[in-house]
Amino acid sequence: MALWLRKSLKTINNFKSMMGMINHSSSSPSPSFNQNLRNPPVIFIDSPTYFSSHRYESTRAEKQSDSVYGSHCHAQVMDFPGGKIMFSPVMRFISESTQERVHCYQVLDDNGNPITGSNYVQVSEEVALKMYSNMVTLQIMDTIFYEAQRQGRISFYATTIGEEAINIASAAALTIDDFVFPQYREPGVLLWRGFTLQEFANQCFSNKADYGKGRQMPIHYVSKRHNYFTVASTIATQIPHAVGAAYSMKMDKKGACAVTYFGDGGTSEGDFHAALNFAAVREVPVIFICRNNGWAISTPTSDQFRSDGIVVKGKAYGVRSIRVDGNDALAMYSAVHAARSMAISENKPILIEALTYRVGHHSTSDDSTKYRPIEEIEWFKVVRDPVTRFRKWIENRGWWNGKLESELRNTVKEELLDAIQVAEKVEKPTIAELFTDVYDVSPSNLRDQEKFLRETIKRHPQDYPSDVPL
Ligand SMILES: Cc1ncc(C[n+]2csc(CCOP(=O)(O)OP(=O)(O)O)c2C)c(N)n1
Ligand SMILES: [Mg+2]
Repeated sequence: MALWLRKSLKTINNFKSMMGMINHSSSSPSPSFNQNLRNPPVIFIDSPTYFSSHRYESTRAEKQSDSVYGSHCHAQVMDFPGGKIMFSPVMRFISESTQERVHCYQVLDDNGNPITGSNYVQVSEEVALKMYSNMVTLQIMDTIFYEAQRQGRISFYATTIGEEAINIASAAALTIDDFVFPQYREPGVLLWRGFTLQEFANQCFSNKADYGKGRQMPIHYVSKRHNYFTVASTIATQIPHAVGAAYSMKMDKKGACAVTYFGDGGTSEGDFHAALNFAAVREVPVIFICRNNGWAISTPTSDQFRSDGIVVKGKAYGVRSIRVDGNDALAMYSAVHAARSMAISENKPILIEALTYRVGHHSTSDDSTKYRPIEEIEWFKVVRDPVTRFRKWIENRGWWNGKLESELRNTVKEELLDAIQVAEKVEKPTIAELFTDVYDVSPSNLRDQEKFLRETIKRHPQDYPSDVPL
């Protein structure tokens, strides 16, 4: 025993030396230690708490499994910024992977049957039917706007096919007071909040009624009325914005949270990492919803990261996290509901990794059959479709039937075709609008650019759309 202790102490000292934490003249804490947080002194458990002003208790930390270290855990403990750390005589690197991947929370199986033992938040018939109707509306919007782009009536479009449950179920679990910072594949959140089909059409047709005054490409929606910030297709820039907003909501005691959506590709940007870290350190009420749909345009996730997806990155930053079946509307609803409650009541960021699949092409500028097998797309479309799964659940409960289905589809289709016809006829914003709303007084370089643009249009009228008023 004595030998073991001596050996252990030697190992600890070697370790401390390696870490630059030891004053070789003494192994006990002494004022000669470098007392900054980079090189903190080593203090043992029975010594007075040295870092009281810098330490925090981790709330609800799960009991650490000691299986990694087995019985080799040393009795001695170091009080280090962030909490106590046990010493171990065993030099063991943390493995880059685990045998078992983080489990995925699911409520409904692929056939829409609740899984035995699943715990979930109850959804009323009214909410369930609104959720389903909105998912169908999204599908119809995707079909019709996509065709409109193919016909050359709008310049661009990106579908949400396969990701309807993430859009709608998450929106249903939030309240209108929660600020939304979207990427671009989440129009369903806006739909849920009451953005009308006419408003969607006005934006896609870049007309005068578009809140962005026609300056953006289609699908870059914004609505101040619905606390929905402008769609950011500059990947991941919205993530730190959400954290900043959540910080201000915390300071103003708003009792609401910020919610940001992004794809797996968004997590390959530095902004994602900075945002998670800031959110954890500042303890702000923000929900990060990552749609892991397998692809960032043509880049598969295997070329983006080797971690167990995105969920494990939450733990690395001290952010509570969960992996959810993103094609299961009930699981998504329940997870976001619980996340919102924790985020607001505890002022905590929460990360949700929603597993899904981008069934459509990345956008109308892409042909995904060039880089992925058609069978893969078909499998997700047929077997894992989130809309069909939810439909089966509401049908089994006697809340839905074929007649209601065809009525809904016909009504939405008609309404959307009308909205498109109206939007197409509304005037475009004038050229002058391109240069407004940024500066109170327009600077000379911007005035020069406007002059240059007007002269160019006069010289080459055939190259400019005739329906944009000068
Ligand atoms: C900063 C930045 N880099 C690159 C791009 C080009 N780009 C547009 S979408 C995209 C892929 C994003 O993938 P993901 O975040 O997984 O979203 P998904 O399209 O799968 O929903 C890329 C790289 C961009 N818009 N912004
Ligand atoms: Mg993606």
